[in-house]
Amino acid sequence: MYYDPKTSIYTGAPPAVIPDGLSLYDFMFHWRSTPNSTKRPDPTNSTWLIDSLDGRTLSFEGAHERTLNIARAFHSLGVGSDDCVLLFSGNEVDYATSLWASSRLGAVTSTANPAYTSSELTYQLNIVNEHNPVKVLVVHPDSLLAGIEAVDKSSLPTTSIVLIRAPDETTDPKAADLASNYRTLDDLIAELQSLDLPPTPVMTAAESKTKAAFYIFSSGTTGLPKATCISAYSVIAHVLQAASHWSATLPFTPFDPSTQTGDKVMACLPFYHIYGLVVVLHQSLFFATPVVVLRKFSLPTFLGAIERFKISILYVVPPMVVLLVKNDTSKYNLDSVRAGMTGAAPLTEETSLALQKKFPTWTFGQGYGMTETCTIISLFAGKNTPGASAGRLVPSVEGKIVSPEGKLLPPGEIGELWSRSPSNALGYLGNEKATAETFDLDGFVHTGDECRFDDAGWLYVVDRIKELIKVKGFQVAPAELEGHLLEHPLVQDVGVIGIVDEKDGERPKAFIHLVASAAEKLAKDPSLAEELSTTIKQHVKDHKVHYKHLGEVEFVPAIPKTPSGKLLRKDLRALHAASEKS
Ligand code: 4UV
Repeated sequence: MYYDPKTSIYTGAPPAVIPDGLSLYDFMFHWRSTPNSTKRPDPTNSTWLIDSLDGRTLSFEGAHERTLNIARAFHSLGVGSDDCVLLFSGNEVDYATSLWASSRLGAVTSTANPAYTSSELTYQLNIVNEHNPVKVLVVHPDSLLAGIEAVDKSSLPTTSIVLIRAPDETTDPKAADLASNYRTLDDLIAELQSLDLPPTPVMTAAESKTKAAFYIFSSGTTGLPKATCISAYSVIAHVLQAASHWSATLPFTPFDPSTQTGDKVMACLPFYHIYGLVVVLHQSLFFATPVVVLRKFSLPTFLGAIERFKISILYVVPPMVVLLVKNDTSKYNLDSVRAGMTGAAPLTEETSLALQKKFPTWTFGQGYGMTETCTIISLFAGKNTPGASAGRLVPSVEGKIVSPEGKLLPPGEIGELWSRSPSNALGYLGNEKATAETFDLDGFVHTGDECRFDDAGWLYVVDRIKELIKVKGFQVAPAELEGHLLEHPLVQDVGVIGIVDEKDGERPKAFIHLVASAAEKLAKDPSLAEELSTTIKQHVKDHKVHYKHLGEVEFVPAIPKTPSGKLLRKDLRALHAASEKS
């Protein structure tokens, strides 16, 4: 890692050698290390995926066979190389095999939070479908109703709904009833034993770098959620870059089933988010490290799974660290844990130190990344993070700190971080304007994060300049909530910001300029504020996933704007600070 004062660019070193011309399927099942690449342990006979609930286990070979069977199922439903498979499910073993099956057919995979309401999923389906027909929606039984409604609303005549697994005793009886009308992946596989798969599409070097393998939704620095196009090369680059960092700082030990020794990773972070998808799933499997798939996170299931499966590596987000620190964990044997990583939102130094004090034998690092950079920009895996630093640039990532006027800043100074990496995404699907704003012509992603490097190259994420709100590490786009709130008959104008929340990191707060009639009523009777606030909050609850729900509502006579009509979020932040004080 070095800083070049001539260009003001920092570079993570040594450079990672990244193979091209591979799909993700090729990389996972057929690629082995080349002389110059990060060394991949031989995956033969390794344990890959373990379901934390029923203990179902897939080896490398088992995962490959299952992937080909699911590819047959998708092929029978018409999935080809210009189509999309949309995964609308929480973590399941077949989440991984479904996305590799999609890759085997040359299709693109899009991922959606299974808690989305039907209107949130419809929004995503419509954007993707405009470019690549969504031929299959792989859905969890718990999300089936929203999935059916969204497919109906999006008028996608050729979309087949397939259940990722059959309902079980945890499934709501109504959803289970509905599910009886749909086939599961297992049903399809049983019907299709003899179906021939088309040959594996040949991926040229150029295609592996320019064709999207994933559409992951992110609002980026501004506006509504957008489909971030991520190529197979981006994912492979990320895995090799991060693997190179881990190998040098805190090497993984491949798990040996015969002696039951080696590392095991906990997948409690969702695979539909870039962190869970790329870091937890693909990077762990690169190291032949079994991934224990936790279907739903709660502290007892998380701790219980660590004990039962003797997990050694944890990937978490800051609110999970807070839970670990603040709750009694003594009922569980957590001795197997040796290391962990937090990221996706800031971790306070206080929480970091409390974690080290409570679990002194754990080495706990921090990573920083974003969907648009797929994924890690900086990482600190080798030692306990001091809390404040988000690590150093990983191999082959370049970074520079830029002032609002576009001036390059030297070490120590704070500005926006621009990051260039072989893993960077291609841009936003069908949105040239937003792509040009975030992905510049020199290949740098403008992160929207205010950062600084110290003299030794440690990166500090100081603040967020972009609009984005992070609740439990999940993205909430203020523009999305503002658009939704404006549809309410009580709302004349609105501005949304993130406010600090001890448990979830942040939560959204809406400033509402009421329509004249409601504002008059409120002026006459201030006790109406609570009722109005509940109505506004309910409007969000009825249509949006839980982490987008409003924490607070404040009524204001006007929303502060520039003369050109641009919302002044910093003024809203000042208003919030003033209300906190009063
Ligand atoms: O696009 P996104 O939702 O992406 C992420 C990815 C986080 C990762 C990925 C791999 C890791 O190994 C890891 O540790 C973390 O969250 O949101 C991107 C924005 O989230 C904030 C920052 O504003 C990004 O632009 N963010 C992500 N990581 C950190 C963070 C961090 N360590 N500290 C502060 N903010």
